Amino acid sequence: GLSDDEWHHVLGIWAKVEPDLSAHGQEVIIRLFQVHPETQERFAKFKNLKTIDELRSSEEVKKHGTTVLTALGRILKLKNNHEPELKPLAESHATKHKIPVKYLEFICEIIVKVIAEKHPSDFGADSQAAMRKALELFRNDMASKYKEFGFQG
Ligand code: HE6
Repeated sequence: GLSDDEWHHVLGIWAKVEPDLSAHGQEVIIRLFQVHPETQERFAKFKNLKTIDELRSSEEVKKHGTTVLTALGRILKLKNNHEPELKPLAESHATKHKIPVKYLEFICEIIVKVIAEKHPSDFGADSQAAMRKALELFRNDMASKYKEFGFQG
């Protein structure tokens, strides 16, 4: 797990993200689709959005970005005790959506980049390192839950 100090960094920057969660979420989803187009293929509802303009003007993309970051925020706030919140997410992503752990790595990397771009003066080296560590914990625990649900990830 992370130390108290590391969680303090993680939740401190998250408090700066939250007032504009949907803009952050929208950017994360669009960036994910642009950098890793194979991830967009997983979404029946987004497969038809071909251009960056279509992605940017989609209310559904924005809504999904908010859904994803809301779920992630809940998990982060539980710190090292995220199991109850993580479990249903791991179950749906393992058994229903079948999202490889590699894709979780992609999105985590993009989340750090988007926060860094939007909050250059509030997301210093220590905060970035702490956030990376929290996202790694998230991914590792998702990966072990995936296995419990019979998905090798
Ligand atoms: Fe996904 N997702 N997701 N997901 N998701 C989610 C929270 C998905 C995610 C990574 C989701 C994904 C494909 C996520 C998804 C639906 C991710 C919630 C709360 C919901 C929902 O309730 O609808 C992370 C890190 C978090 C916190 C891919 C690809 C990645 C990388 C769907 C295809 C699909 C869906 O509904 O079809």
